[in-house]
Amino acid sequence: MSLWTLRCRTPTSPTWALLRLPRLRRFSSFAGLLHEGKLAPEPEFHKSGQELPVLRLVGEDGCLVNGAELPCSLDAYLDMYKCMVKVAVVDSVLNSLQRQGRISFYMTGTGEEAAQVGTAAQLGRRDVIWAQYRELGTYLHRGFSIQQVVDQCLSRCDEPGKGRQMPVHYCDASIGMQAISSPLGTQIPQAVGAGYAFRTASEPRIAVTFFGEGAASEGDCAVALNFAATLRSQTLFICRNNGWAISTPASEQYAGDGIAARGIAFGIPSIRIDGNDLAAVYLATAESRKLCLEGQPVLMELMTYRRGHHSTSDDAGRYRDSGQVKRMARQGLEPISRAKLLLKEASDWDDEKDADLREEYRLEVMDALKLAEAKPLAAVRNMFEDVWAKPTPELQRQRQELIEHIERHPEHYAEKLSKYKDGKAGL
Ligand SMILES: Cc1ncc(C[n+]2csc(CCOP(=O)(O)OP(=O)(O)O)c2C)c(N)n1
Ligand SMILES: [Mg+2]
Repeated sequence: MSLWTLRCRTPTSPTWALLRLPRLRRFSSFAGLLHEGKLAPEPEFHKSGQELPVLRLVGEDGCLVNGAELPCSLDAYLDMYKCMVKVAVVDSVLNSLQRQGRISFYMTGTGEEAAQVGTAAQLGRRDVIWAQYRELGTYLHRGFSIQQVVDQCLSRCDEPGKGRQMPVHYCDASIGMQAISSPLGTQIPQAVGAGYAFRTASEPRIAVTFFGEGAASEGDCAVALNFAATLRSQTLFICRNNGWAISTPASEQYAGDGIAARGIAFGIPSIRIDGNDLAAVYLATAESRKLCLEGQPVLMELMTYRRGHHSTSDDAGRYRDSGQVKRMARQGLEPISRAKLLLKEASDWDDEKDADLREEYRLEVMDALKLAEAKPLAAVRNMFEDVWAKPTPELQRQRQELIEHIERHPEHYAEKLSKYKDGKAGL
């Protein structure tokens, strides 16, 4: 029965006003809208909403912008700076090791160090992080050691992933770092599930997920945002918008206003930040985490730039103008030099101390490398273990097949196997 029929039948009844009310508001009350619904007499199409500001506290000259304050002490800022330098040094040494054929693969985070470290510095020890793969600084800041980095990249026996993943796919549950997983976007809904569990159990901690603007095109990302928004997961979404997804520029990745706009569309408080400004990243993470702990998701979009190749399997020179890379590397725009400018201006930090620090880290990587190279590779049996509580018959069959194959061809395997932990017995 329509409301109009009701009105015709009962025009004078005392219930009329009540019955009429919905009809009068028919065009301004729509189930499923946040607002009443402004009425328009003509078709209107909207493509973008209001322009989102980009949070920046320190300018390219290394000085605080008008009205901004440093959100931490200079000592804390220096500590974060040192961690950023550590990332850069580890990246530089391991990248060249790959070029020498001593590791199979590597990915640098050059240009994105503030996005990795400024965020990690504001997360709680019990917060759990699902990273993508370009977040070495987050690991290092949480206590992952250079030795662990090198052991993992060389698949050595005592790295927590037991040599089963490609280099840079780190994990360490003891510091709240979930294993990196190559298929893009899978980490995002996982963090939403955990954030939901934290809220329903009233736990004062959050789940954090990092992802690139390219991974944000995966269906998993949209699904995760909606789940988080509707279930109020205590999840912090951190998108590193570095302009590129291998050879796809952000301009071809999406047609909307970046990733923050999507958070808003899903009803998630969202903020855009200069991801090369350590102080801004640090402040935004602190505020975002506070909001999250109130029982809701938050999205941060860090505007940064991938200065290196996508990985050692990539040659960015084939699809990217070197002029662009040079412009994005200029002093004060990229994160390490900007933080250094501030430190030199505001403290007694100088080039000599800087060079000493870099050398200290370089030696640490070289020592770790020596140690790692002396360790055996992870045992071969690890390939078959840990996925199931009990190995499936198929896995058992495959393992047996491998054993028999190796026994049939000792000339090819005897020497190789001696490099793996427990040698042949490690099968
Ligand atoms: C589901 C899936 N599709 C494609 C790939 C191949 N792939 C690996 S990294 C990458 C680019 C991701 O770019 P982005 O998320 O922006 O991260 P960035 O590399 O810029 O840090 C692609 C397409 C993959 N690993 N998984
Ligand atoms: Mg990207």
